[in-house]
Amino acid sequence: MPKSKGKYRFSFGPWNIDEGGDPFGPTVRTPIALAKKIKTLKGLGFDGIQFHDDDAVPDLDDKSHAQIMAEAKKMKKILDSEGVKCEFVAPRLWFSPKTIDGAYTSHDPAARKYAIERTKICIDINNALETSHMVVWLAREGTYIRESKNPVEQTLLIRDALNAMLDYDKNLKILVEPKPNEPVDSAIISTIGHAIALGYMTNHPERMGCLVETAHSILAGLDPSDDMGFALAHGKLWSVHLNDQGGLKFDQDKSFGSYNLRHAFNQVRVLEEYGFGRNGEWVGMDVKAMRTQKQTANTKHLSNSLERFHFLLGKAVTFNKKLEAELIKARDYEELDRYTICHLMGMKY
Ligand code: XUL
Ligand code: MN
Repeated sequence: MPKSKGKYRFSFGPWNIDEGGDPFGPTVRTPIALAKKIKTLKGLGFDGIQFHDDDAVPDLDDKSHAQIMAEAKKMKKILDSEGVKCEFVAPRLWFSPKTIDGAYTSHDPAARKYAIERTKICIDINNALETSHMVVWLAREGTYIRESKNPVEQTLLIRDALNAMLDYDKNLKILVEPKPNEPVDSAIISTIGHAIALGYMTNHPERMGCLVETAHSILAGLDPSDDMGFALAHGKLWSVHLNDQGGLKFDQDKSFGSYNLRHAFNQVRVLEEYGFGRNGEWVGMDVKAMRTQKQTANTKHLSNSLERFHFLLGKAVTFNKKLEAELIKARDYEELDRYTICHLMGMKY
């Protein structure tokens, strides 16, 4: 098999081994301690962990800065002892009663101040865990009804917040993870185009990148591999959250390739064609186990996602490029479609 151009290492977050609760019913699996999740990670084929700030340091709003830093350093030791790297720390700005009406874009100046202060703590945790990458998912920066916020002001408030973060730490790199809806009805930074444009509005576009998540692209009605390609063309695809999504529903975070194998193939293919990971980018699996899954099989979604990634990588590197070029030249896309399907399904061609 031809050698792959990409350099892949994989990560997930503690929220990706969950208890199966949903808005309509309680949890169905018992919680797994974070230490155990970290221990499990390598055995599942992963090398890195992603954190929200309060995954790394629980209840941080009630702790002093010194206490937060001491706990973050302790977490670094735990990761080191397991040989696990931290990919990023993301501020969890959607949980506090202070951010009900948004964080950086709240109408309440006290809420906006809280959001910035909390993000600075998140940056400090990033540094303690020796990562310079902070992911920002702008969960509550949007509206439930259009009239409640001014979209121009919202955009500028987010830009100002990003500038404050970039000024706070000169080595910080920010990856904006867009999502069009959920929890809000309409997010202001809804697609990868918005995320990249936002970066260019800041004082340090060179430290602004983005993260494409499969499900979020699908929720925006877009093709995730095209979103990845658009970000790659800008040199801004600094991480991905692979998963799957059955159309315009709630954010499902299904196992990678679970719904649409061809979509999944094209995501792996575009990453592979552009040597993803060569600059240290990680492949994150932001996947969730089905609620029906029993306690004893609560990590299959992670290993299954990884297995499919590797299988589809094999399909990407063995895709007949010469034939592809010939069929494109002949504008015989029906035949290219047939070849692609035959290749993916292992049919004789
Ligand atoms: C939300 C989502 C988050 C981010 C990190 O849909 O994907 O878990 O990945 O905050
Ligand atoms: Mn995600």
